[in-house]
Amino acid sequence: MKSSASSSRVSSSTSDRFAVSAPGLSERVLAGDARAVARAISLIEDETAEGAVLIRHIFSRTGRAYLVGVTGAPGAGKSTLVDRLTTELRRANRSVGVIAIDPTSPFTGGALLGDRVRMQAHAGDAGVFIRSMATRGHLGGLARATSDAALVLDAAGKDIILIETVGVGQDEIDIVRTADVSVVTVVPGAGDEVQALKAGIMEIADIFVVNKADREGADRTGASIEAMLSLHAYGPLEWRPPILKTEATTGLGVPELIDAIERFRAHTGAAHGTRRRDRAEFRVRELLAHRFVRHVEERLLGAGEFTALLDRIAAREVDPYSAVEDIMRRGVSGF
Ligand SMILES: Nc1nc2c(ncn2[C@@H]2O[C@H](COP(=O)(O)OP(=O)(O)OP(=O)(O)O)[C@@H](O)[C@H]2O)c(=O)[nH]1
Ligand SMILES: [Mg+2]
Repeated sequence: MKSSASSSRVSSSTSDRFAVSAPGLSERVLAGDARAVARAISLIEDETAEGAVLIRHIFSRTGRAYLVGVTGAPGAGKSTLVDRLTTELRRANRSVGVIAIDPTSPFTGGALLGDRVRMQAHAGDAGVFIRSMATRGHLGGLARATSDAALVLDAAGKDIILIETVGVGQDEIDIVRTADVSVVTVVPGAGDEVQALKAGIMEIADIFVVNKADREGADRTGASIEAMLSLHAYGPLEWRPPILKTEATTGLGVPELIDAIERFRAHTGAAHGTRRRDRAEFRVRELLAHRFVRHVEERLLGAGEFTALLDRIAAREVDPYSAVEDIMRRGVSGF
């Protein structure tokens, strides 16, 4: 797919508007202007052409920030922990960006409310930028939107970017996987949960945190994670995920968590390039697939053809393989 094909989709009015606003916007993002950052993330979240162009403008100026993914079950205390980490990092004079992936609650308005509550603690601190992103409305593009939002914060000069996700879906796993370090949060008494986590999240954990350590059973939960880790033979130079205990509500154990993150960062120094390359691969593959499908839907197929095709597959008139093969033949030369 030629880039001209995708840019020609942008209506002239959009590109005109962009010609005026976006170069200014990227400059303002690079200057660390909070309102420009907020605007830029909205453009990305809405999957606008301006958002994509903005990323093009700022990309060469990114790569300096360190991305920390914090995941775990609903209610594990991730937001409280992220808030404490923010406070602690600010104390050490590090600027912080927070991206919280909130499942949108139909009752509270989800992301927005979460933002407001979170903002209060750091209100007026220019060294902190907090943004929630709703999971609603992103058809598998949440990881993409999150990575791009992180790029904006990176370009805006934030040293550390904390990304909170509820560790339930593939999207969230993808997000954590693209962070520089993944912190997995569990709570005491979560024996079954530890078992369940094993399947996906456990494998991507670089650091384990048993939060709510003030509760009964924290040691037992730590021991069950330890038992699970002991099934794996770690090489002498291989990172073995440490298991830390925290009490996010009081901040107990949070400095130790920051130490562990720093140790991981130092440990992966050489491997950091590999990790970023993996992230680049994930992003390029994901973006290519997304763009290609959009290209097929918007340009290759006639109006209503995609839906009609789905109906035919459902009615067993055609099989999915033949349908895709047919589209590929029409859309990719040499296929
Ligand atoms: N006792 C105790 N409660 C805690 C601790 N950390 C967080 N909590 C409480 O647990 C509840 C959930 O905390 P959140 O920080 O919102 O948890 P979360 O993981 O972000 O929740 P979701 O984003 O909804 O998945 C709140 O009432 C917190 O005050 C802790 O260390 N000890
Ligand atoms: Mg939360």
